Amino acid sequence: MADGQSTHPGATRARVAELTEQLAVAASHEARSRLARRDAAAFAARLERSLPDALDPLIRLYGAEHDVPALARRLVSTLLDAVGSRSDELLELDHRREIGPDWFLDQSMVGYVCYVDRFAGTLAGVRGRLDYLRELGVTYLHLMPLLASRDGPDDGGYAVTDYRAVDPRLGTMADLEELATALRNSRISLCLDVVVNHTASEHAWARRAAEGDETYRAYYRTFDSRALPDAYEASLPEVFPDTAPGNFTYAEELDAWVWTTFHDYQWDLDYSNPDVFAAMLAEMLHLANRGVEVLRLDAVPFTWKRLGTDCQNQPEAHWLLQAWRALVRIAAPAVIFKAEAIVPPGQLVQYLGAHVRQRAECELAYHNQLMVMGWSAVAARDVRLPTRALERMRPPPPGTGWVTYVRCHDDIGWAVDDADAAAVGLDGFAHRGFLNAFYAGEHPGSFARGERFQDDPATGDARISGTAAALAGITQALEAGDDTLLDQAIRRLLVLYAVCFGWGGLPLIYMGDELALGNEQSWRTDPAACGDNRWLHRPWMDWQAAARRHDVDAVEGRVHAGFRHLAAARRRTPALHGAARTRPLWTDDTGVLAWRRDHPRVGPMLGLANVADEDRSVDAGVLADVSLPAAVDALDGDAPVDVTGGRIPVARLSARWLVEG
Ligand code: OTU
Repeated sequence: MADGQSTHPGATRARVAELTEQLAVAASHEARSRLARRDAAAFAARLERSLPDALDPLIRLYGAEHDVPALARRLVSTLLDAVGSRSDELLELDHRREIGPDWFLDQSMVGYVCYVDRFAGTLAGVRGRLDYLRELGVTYLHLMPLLASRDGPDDGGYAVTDYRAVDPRLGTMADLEELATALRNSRISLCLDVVVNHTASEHAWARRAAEGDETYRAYYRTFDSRALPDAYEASLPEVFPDTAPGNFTYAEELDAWVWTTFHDYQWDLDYSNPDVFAAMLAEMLHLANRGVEVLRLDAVPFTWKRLGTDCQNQPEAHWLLQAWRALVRIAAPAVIFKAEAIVPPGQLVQYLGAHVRQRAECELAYHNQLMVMGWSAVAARDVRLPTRALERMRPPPPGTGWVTYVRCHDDIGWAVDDADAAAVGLDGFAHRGFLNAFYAGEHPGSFARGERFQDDPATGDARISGTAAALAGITQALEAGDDTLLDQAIRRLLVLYAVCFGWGGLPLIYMGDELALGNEQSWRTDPAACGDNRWLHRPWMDWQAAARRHDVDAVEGRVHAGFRHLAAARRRTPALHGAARTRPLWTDDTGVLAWRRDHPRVGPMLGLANVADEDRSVDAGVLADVSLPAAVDALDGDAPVDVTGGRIPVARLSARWLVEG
């Protein structure tokens, strides 16, 4: 394995420059013979601009053992093929995005996340629901895994058998392209998963490996004996200790142990083999050319393994992303990357390229810490831990941003840093235990109806499953038939989403949250799902409930109105453009989360969110600190702020977005 540290940086720079020059001349000839004049010129310009950003990490990754110039020639030819078959509409989109590269940071952006079958049956069905999405203000649609996946358990589609085919139950590749076009015409950007860490054991690469093809056997990490697996296991955690213990599986067809971080049918790819890097690049470009604008790169922390470590967040995992980023930019510059890296807060911003020296990596990353801290705040009715944890996080580098979210298809793992907890007088382990008990509904006074996921009594670790409505108390209030509790619970769900929409970054609505859908139970008898209670929070869309979304007396109507209000207020609030920097603030009320946003052009914003069940207020001195002498509330129709007795009131379980009047 190449050890990047031993490569002399000056030598690398010289090699990068020399190689770029060689390749650029050849590629620009080739481009001119294959592409329209302007497209060829653009390709050549991008190649010159971005190829060095790919070669640098590729030399570090592969330079010690492989022929990097030969690899680079192959990669450039893949890029030429891709740009040569890119449609005129997508070439136009490339142009538009190069003019406005920060499009995904705009305050008008609102994301929606759903399963195709659960939302609308098929891809054609989704096309029939665009009005529903437009009404919510959606500009970004993440369709959960929809590519061909294995029969039987498939980890919700994350066990892909063919990256170039759609799951036949949902439609065809042609349907996907048609949907992408329809979305683009509605100014909605399509986001799809690229599962880069592993394939299904039924993928053609894996089948050929099983048939004895050495080229494909080298795509995976296989071991003839337990010696190395045992050595790795000594420092490896388990992602699914209940349902998929261990990180290696004996595969009879290989007569070997194969690395399986997740389930036994998900074989980890071996990225120390440059063929695998090149193959996955081709799959990414294929999807890009179908009209996908955002690639959600699944499980990226796991792509590189190093003995004696937890095999996550290795420097090489970042170099892989940097190289893919630079190459995809050459052939499909409209496409951006979203990192799915659910990692400790100190490791996250690196996936946006924040290293000792900044590197283009992913444009977006899930703000897992904000999500966890939101749920911590409403359970504890206390914002000290969130304030502490969030103020310690480094900001995203310019041109990148967070996706913010309240719920997703996965469980909630309590990423509470022990040092952050200690700093506010909490014990990290005990607080994580409190959150598990609270959201599993075991804690006295809990309003939540979640369940423990991967409960591990040996370590005391667990995570939580359940829909946002179930976790926020709406299910409990409906069961109890208690209007006061219901009012509180609806406010609680909306205050979490007001933080998500108002923090900065691209907010995601997880399908069903806008209608307060409760936990799903049908999975318990489904052989492909049972044992995995994450299906609890992957409900089927309830279109009858959706039909009540304008009924101001119905729960659905109250919640849906809240979401429409947040999206509309966000669109009107330039201070929420993602280029502004977010910093949490300490206030004199432990129930009110406060954050300031400083935008270089449009001025500041002060966010306030009261997570307590009663009205609270904060010292109005904060307005002067943030330079908002004449603040108005963007969440309250731009009404001037009602300072009374030197305090800014914040009603129970509600939020305010204060901006310049
Ligand atoms: C992802 O999650 C997906 O979101 C899951 O639905 C999949 O099961 C999994 O990958 C395998 O494809 O560990 O508990 O840091 O946290 O990749 C979920 C990233 C997971 C991991 C994440 C993974």
